[in-house]
Amino acid sequence: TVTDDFIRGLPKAELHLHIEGSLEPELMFELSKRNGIDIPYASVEEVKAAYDFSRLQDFLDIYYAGANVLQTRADFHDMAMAYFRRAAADGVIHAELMFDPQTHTDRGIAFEEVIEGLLSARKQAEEELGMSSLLILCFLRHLSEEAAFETLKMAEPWIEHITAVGLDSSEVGHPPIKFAQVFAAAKEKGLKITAHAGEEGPPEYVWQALDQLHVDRIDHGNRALEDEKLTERLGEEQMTLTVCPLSNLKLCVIDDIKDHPIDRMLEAGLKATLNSDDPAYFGGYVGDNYRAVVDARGLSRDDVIALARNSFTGSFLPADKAAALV
Ligand code: ES4
Ligand code: ZN
Repeated sequence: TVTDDFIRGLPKAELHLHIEGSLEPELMFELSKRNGIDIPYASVEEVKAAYDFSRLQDFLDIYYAGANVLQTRADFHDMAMAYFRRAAADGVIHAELMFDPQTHTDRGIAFEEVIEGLLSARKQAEEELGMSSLLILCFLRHLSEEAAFETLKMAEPWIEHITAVGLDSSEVGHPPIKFAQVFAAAKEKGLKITAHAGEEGPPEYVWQALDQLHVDRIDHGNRALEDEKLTERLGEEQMTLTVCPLSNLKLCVIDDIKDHPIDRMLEAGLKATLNSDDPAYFGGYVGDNYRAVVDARGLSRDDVIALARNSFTGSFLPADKAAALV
């Protein structure tokens, strides 16, 4: 049996977490007051009632609107510290945070405010919680590759504090190949590469992430299972998949948590990890995601241990540091 204490007590890394998606309704209200930014909800309950999605785009519309309350570096700091504390309580000892600069710079917030807030929170988390972390700058795929290049340029003064680049937002209609050049430029700078692929998009987008973007990880990857050759390839390469069960449920990637493919991924020899994606919107942090698939799919203790081990070996930490945490 896999108890809550066992899940919590197992040291783990979180590899797929959008920091803007950790903004809880309570903090959203607090920041809305602090900054004098109106939000279209009267209460925390009303916000939570709005979190009822049929697809990725339903969620993204609400997620980008929620991010409007974020104005100053203190706001980004407070949001990230709330995440670090909550994740630490779940036994997360290392976290890789994705952030979406364009969501903020496009509404007039300086890149500096965003990143300095996140960097000060990282430092505080290390000091107070003993938690290590790193940053993944994501490009919004519904915008142009040119806009992604501008974002990469904006990040240049802080490039030593950024470990990787990612690709997120509306997947269908925005294939990885649209961003081949900017990812090549990022790789030139020594950045690691990840991309959301095969969440709503077809297996072809996962092939493109591998062959056109030369990714080090795939975020989600669920639909790769529809393609036998692709599944084989991911297994051979031991490509890390950052899987997010409660996200899959809330965004109707699966109809029922009982249908979640996590155990089929492990059985197929895929290197899967468990993550929370946007915990404030999807009903749980990383521990809740472990709990959900353990219950729904009957995962064993050994499965849970394998998933936690994958979270370290699949991290963007230097191999010696990752090995020390396993
Ligand atoms: C996201 Cl779940 C998901 N998929 C794509 N883009 C995103 N941004 C934040 N969460
Ligand atoms: Zn995601």
